[in-house]
Amino acid sequence: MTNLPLIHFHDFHPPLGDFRSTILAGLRSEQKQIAPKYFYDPQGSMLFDRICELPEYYLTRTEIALLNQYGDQIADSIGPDAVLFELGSGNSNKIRLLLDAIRPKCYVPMDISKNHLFQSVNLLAKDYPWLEVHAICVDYAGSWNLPPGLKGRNRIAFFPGSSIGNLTPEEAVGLLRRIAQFVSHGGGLLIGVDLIKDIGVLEAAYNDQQKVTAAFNKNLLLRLNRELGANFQVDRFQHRAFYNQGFDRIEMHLESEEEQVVRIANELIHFNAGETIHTENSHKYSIAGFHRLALRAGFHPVKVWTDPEDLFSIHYLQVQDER
Ligand code: AVI
Repeated sequence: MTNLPLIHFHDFHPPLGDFRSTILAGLRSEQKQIAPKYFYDPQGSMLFDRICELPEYYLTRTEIALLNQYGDQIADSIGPDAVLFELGSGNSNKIRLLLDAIRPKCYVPMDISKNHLFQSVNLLAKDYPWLEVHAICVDYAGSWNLPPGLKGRNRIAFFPGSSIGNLTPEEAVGLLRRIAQFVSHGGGLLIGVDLIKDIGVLEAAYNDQQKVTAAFNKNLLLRLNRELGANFQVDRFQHRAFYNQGFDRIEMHLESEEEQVVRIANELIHFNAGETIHTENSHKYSIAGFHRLALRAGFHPVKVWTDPEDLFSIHYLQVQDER
């Protein structure tokens, strides 16, 4: 742990062995798959930042507009002196919109991408010298414990960007339950959730004209080449993203253009022509559907903010106080 004035870094990054064995297990299964958390190496994180600026990717700008418009109401709901956790903090840009209004006691960004986290936190600390920051490099979807010394009373989790949609509903309930446990009674969750909408709008958001999303998806294969010595020929795979109405989700895949064999960490993986690696789900919810999920996890809906076109929602949920 390195201490700088008011910034504390805690590194719980999983070891490389976990990465190799998880990737190989996913590629050996009948429907080949790679978990979306592996998108976010330094290159992938940069590509994701570019996705957030794309004209088709309405999620980020709509959520930012809501945070700007309703920042004061959000701060009122959260209350003063919060210990504010952010799951998947990335470049920490969204929290900047709330910090002056919320004035938390302490900010705890959590992200799996170490370099991205360190850079963003250093920039943030320069702009908010009054803020105590505990940055944690961790896979928040795995099992984790809070570092000691963060036992503030008013614990609030911030989980923007509809990253909850990258989990299946069952996994989402599991994660929400864990968040409810660590914010504990009286604690809250401010969470961004993408809404079910016109399929054309959804599919365009994941098939942008500049092909940044395709590059983001294919970067997974380049990452396996870089880090596991794999020999993927990336131009022999196609980016596929489509809405699966039965599951209310966008699915992303990498489709093999032809029959081929790829070597990964000394193992040979066979691909049929047209066979895919399933790389991401991005579930979409109705307001009522998301409330049902939150209630199953022990959260009670307090407030929800949406834009005039009902593209995106921000929910404030609370774990009911023990009386
Ligand atoms: C991070 N997550 C919410 C994004 C999404 O929309 O599911 C990841 C992404 N995948 C493709 N474009 C953006």
